[in-house]
Amino acid sequence: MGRLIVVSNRAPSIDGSSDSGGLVVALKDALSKDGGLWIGGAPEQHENPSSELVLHHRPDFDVALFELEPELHDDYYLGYSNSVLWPAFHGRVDLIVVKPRYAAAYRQVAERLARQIAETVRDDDLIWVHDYQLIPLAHYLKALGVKCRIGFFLHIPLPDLQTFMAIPDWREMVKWLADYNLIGFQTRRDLANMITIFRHGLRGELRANGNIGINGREVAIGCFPISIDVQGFRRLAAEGAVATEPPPLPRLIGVDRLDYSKGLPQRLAGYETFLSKYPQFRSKVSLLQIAPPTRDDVDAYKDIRSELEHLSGKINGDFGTIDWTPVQYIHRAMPRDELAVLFRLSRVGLVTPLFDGMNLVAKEYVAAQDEADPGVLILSQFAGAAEEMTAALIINPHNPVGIAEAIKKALDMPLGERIERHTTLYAHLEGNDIARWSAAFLKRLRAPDDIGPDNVAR
Ligand code: GDG
Repeated sequence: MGRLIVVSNRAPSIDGSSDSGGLVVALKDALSKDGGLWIGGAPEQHENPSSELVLHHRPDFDVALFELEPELHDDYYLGYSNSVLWPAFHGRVDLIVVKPRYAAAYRQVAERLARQIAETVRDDDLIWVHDYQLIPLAHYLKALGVKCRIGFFLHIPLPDLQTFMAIPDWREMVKWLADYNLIGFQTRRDLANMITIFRHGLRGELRANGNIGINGREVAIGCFPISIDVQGFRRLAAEGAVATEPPPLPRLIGVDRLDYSKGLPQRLAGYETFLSKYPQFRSKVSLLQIAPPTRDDVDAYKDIRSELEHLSGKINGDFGTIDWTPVQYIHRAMPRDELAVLFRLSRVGLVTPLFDGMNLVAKEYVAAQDEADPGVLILSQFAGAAEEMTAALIINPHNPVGIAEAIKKALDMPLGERIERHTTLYAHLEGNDIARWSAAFLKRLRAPDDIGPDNVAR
């Protein structure tokens, strides 16, 4: 069998120092088997980038970095990826910034990367491309005569057809997607949108086996909900909690990259409504919001930052007392082990995105709980995780009253019901961890094109 080649916008560290959690853990085993290779963007940009992949050997697998000039990188990453595709795919077409040089950079990066990959790839290798930054890659690889099977996984949501058509190059985007052998999505919602988009954009036909027929060939599509290292995260939380004092008041916790898709202002509005409507809880709970910065060179991210600072300041000003601060807002990243403990010691986990591919925080919060005295997850109906985690308290993030009622219900919930909900959520997670996710995707990618999902054991 050939090698597994993973391709993503950001490469894992070359010394393994930042492997904890996430994709690296998921793919390590598969990569270390047959001389695997991870190709990803270098952490730094270069005025004179190498024209070849820069290879590093780790004990478990090889990492090959592709280097970009700072300007090209900004137009491709901050520009097209995060000022066109990210807002469009999250239903925020009002935030799209269209500049011809962004679209040109997006293609140029994919084309250049394809040339560098084509130098090393063999026909029996398997290529797994990750996420919206690299959608055109299969197209350029195939144009260069690369014959191996190429799969793509979309980590973010795929919007409905009308929203998708707001992307200026949407027709091209559909063609690029159709060049993959397998496209994986987080949810059935995204899968249904893909079918509609293929029908409309390329006259694709849904086959009985669940694949899409396009111009005489089949593109396999499937739903592969991503997960976490459930037991690893549980252990991290349980071990860390032993030496940690529980908070003085029952705590609500939110942890999100500071992104407009995560529904942070809506969360604070819900908390404010809760404090107004149920004054008996004032001075009796606190909300800890951790929101590390990302992409802060993009204007929309500066706006959400000041909005959040304003809202948390307002709640503290309106409700706070000398002895009580209703909202603690931290705009910095925390170490992963500390996060795990914070989750475990929080009575309520608040996950309220307006639109989210999956949302791993929802899964981490559940995995971190003490099963004898678990906290309650409040989860947006628009997070991909809501398709699986139906035993959470599901809310509409646009309705502050609904959030307020859910917070009240969570805080009042008797131990028996908390345990029941947690047991259901945890059992599902345990059976569907990140190792299972990657194994299912790779198994399907290795299967011949005309085998449908019903024939592939998950
Ligand atoms: C994309 C999709 C999809 C957050 N703050 C800190 C920190 N985090 C960690 C969380 C979690 C991860 O970052 C965030 O993952 P999410 O899934 O919540 O969201 P995105 O970053 O938007 O990820 C998403 C995901 O891809 C996977 O497919 O689920 O829908 O948008 O693990 O814990 N980690 C540390 N410090 C922090 O302050 N260490």
